[in-house]
Amino acid sequence: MSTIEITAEDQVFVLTGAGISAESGLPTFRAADGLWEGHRIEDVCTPEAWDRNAELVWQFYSARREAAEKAQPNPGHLALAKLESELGERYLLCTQNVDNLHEKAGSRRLVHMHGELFTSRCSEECGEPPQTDHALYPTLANVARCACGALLRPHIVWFGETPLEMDWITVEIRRSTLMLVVGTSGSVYPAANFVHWARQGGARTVYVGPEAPLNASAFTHVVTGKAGEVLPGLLSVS
Ligand code: BJW
Repeated sequence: MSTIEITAEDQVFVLTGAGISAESGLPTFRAADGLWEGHRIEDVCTPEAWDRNAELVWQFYSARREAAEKAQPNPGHLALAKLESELGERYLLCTQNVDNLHEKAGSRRLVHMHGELFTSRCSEECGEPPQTDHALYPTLANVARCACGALLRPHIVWFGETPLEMDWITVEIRRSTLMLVVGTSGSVYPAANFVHWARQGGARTVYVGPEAPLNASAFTHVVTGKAGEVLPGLLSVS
């Protein structure tokens, strides 16, 4: 495997997906047929699912909180945190993941475009800010309430909702000269389009994962392998 040179002129945008946390023991979405205890991911990750069965949705996110709380960052997360420490403001990490393993690894220039597992917010969008929440909610009776009295919901971007910080993300992609994408199937938009936006601006685009993503043809380099094995030796900053 050859290394990718990062020069003093490069502006680096990194996009990660569920694959980067796989070696930390957190399952990806489209593994195991995209099912969670027999439910399709689409049936627990939509506003309609919340309206239909908020208890089931909280059980899903409580199980995810429990698993993420125990998980530790792997060499892939650590390699990206090291890259940030070398590049500073010439680096931004955008993750589709809602776990906090990038933070545990030391990443700080980080945006969670699909929200965060350990944050909850008002289900009625009353204007109260999102709040840190590590609680597990096995039944609806346990679920904390917003100051306005409404149920709290996970601070997660579900299908049909608008991803977070899109203006910032768009600006950073436009000025990037190198996009590194790790462990995402390229099946969920708008994230699956980021590589096209970067290519339109002339950036080099590198994918790392054990199999080619759906949008593989837009990458200038596809490096086949697990993030934790490939990333520590992939990039060299000159
Ligand atoms: C490894 C590995 C190892 C394994 N190392 N790699 C029709 C056409 C086009 C678009 C649409 C459409 N119909 C609807 C849409 C839009 C919709 C969409 O994309 N739907 C698709 C199903 C088609 N998108 C939305 O609704 C989004 N909102 C939106 O578009 O708003 C409009 C708007 C856009 C822009 C500006 C303003 C407005 C919202 C999407 C929300 C996604 N939410 C979820 C769940 C919530 C978060 C959570 O609970 O965690 O986010 S879905 C789920 O998929 C989750 C993930 O973040 C996301 C992506 O999954 P990811 O990360 O790619 O995981 P996998 O499992 O698919 O892939 C894992 C990869 O890892 C694999 O490739 C493995 O090979 C690899 N891997 N081991 C490295 N060791």
